[in-house]
Amino acid sequence: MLETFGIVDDKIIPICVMATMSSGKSTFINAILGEEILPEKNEACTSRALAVINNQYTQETRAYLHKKDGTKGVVEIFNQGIVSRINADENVESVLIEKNILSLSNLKKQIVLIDTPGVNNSEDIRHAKRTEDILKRIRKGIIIYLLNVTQLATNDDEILLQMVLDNLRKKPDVRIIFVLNKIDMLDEEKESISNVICVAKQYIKSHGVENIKIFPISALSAKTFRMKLYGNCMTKNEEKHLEQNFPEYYCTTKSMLQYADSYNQYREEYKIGDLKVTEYELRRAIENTGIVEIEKQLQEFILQQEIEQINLDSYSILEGYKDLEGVYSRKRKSKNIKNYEGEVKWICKSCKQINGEYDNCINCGESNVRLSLI
Ligand SMILES: Nc1nc2c(ncn2[C@@H]2O[C@H](COP(=O)(O)OP(=O)(O)O)[C@@H](O)[C@H]2O)c(=O)[nH]1
Ligand SMILES: [Mg+2]
Repeated sequence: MLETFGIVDDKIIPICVMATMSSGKSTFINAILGEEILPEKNEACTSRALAVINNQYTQETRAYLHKKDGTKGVVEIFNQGIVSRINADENVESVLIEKNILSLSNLKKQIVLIDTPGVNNSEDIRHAKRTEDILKRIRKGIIIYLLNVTQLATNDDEILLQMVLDNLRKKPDVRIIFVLNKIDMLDEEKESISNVICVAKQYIKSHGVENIKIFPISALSAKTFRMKLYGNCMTKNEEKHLEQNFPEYYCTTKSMLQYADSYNQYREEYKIGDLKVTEYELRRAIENTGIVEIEKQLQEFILQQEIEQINLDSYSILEGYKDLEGVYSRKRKSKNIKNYEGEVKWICKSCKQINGEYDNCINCGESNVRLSLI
């Protein structure tokens, strides 16, 4: 899929996150990004794989798009709904998101995180087909296989795990990392974390894999803690999760790390519910969610991958893409709807942003009115 954007496959390390539907793939990638970029939903959305490429020289997050009619463009991702809108747009053929991924910086190798569509065979066969296509094509890189602790070893998971392992059998250059997600949902009075890790290892072992390492994580906690650290807006539910879960991950044992520069980059104090915490304490809580260990394993595997170092700047993806004027662009602030594609029905009373659906304005949050009323 990256060739569409002028990116040569063998100069980039794909990191594919795979799991059955709703196991937390998108949340997990958002936890690495420290921002809610990829849409998180409880239901299957589309069969499109979304890719996020690292560019450490940019401050903005952008989506490069190719449309089915052959046109291409770029939009700035300035709020959480934009990728959902792009994803739901039937006219969009492929999407590549570009972001400075702070938690995986200084890698000296180019990576792309790929959020694969979840497999839920009874629901929609396209999802499984897309995932299998990716598996067939992958020759190097890393697969992060997420297991959902609340739905271990379901039928759908058996099918997906078998599909992944079958496809990787003759591909020694593709590494796999097993992650046990939603650990915060475990009722530890009924089942301990170590016990559930044992069960998960046994399950994977029964599919013929030896020497399994499993990384337990709460992707949702990691994501919300990082969003707090980076000062990103959260929904009420995310705030609630943060407040409820933070105390469990928060520890103030004596540590020299509290004096380390890397733990005190912003030198700010954070308010979480009634707690006031230092940057050091917030960073320690992020580590306790398990995300940092997975990133360390990722970095080790990335270093082992034999590819030359390249900069995104050398790619044509940064050229030839015009700001896209459409229903999901904030740059569009006129009443001229001539250039719009898709269904345009609503306009913001306040800033005149044209919006594609009936909800609040994607630019300023004010309410919309029907276009015909103006
Ligand atoms: N409690 C909890 N919920 C999670 C976690 N990870 C994801 N979720 C929730 O699970 C649902 C599905 O997540 P999503 O990332 O969309 O899953 P995907 O279909 O695999 O991409 C969302 O409501 C998430 O908030 C986690 O670690 N803990
Ligand atoms: Mg998803």
